[in-house]
Amino acid sequence: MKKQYLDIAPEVAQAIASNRPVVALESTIISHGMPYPQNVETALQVEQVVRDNGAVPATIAVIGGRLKAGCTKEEIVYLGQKGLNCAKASRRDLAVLAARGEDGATTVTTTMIIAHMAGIQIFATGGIGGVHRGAETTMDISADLEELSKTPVMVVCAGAKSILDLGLTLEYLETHGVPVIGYGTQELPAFYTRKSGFSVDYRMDTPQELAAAFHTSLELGFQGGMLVTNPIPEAYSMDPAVINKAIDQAVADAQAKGIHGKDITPFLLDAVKTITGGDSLNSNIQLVYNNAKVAAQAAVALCALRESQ
Ligand code: PSU
Ligand code: MN
Repeated sequence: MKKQYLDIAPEVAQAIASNRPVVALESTIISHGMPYPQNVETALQVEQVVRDNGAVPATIAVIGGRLKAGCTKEEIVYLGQKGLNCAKASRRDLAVLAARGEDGATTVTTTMIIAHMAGIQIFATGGIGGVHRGAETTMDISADLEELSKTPVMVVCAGAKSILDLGLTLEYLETHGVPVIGYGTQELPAFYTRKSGFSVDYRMDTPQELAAAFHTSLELGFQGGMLVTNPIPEAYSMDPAVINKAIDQAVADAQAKGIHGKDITPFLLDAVKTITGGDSLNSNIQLVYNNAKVAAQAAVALCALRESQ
């Protein structure tokens, strides 16, 4: 890939050049995942959590057609205020936005693509896209899953929301060769809750284990990434009965309104937040911090492992 479209923030470039840890962060979570001003506060605080755990944050976005690996505070505020007026940029959108000089908020997919272009290997977010409920007729499968199979970035998330079909999401990842790791658990976390009833492929308990597995994947020449699922801290996890009812209602609303395509995930996130009276937003914010911490620790461990070889 040609790098003339890419702007790497100076602090990020220096860290990469000297084998110091960097963690990528996405921007759709800012523009489409949370309301203003909590989105901006969270985006800035999550960068601080990465720093507090020894790594350099690189918030990723497309601004004026430039692929940004590392946004300034002003750019984060800009994206947060632009909100839903910012294009949600998946793989299919990136070239058009860059050619037209437009803005785009990066999803897990495009954050992985730009992180990889910049040489960043670890990425923290809240939740990933997956196979939607009813995908057997709608064919709605997030591009995030495909990207995990072909771009070598470790993604730390809190599992997947049950707006998705979690069983089919795991099947898809298995078919495409993406290992799903539970951090401190053998059970796939379901974003707002620590349990889903589904098992992950491997349990790992330390940042060193995560780093070793990913390092080996890179050394084997694998093109794909790894998915680390980190359960929401107990104190912030939600009552499964409450959240599942809200999700079922949101899915029914979306169906009734005929929402589809790239609009469905933002619609469902917003509907869940409204139905739970904002409780889900606080949980969402806290799990992102928790993922940023684990990603930063894994990035530190990965750099240490490379240093020792
Ligand atoms: N799930 C969440 N929060 C999010 C997203 C998903 O809990 O913010 C965003 C991420 O950017 C993810 C994208 O990559 O939605 C997936 O969108 P789609 O389902 O259209 O692929
Ligand atoms: Mn989709």
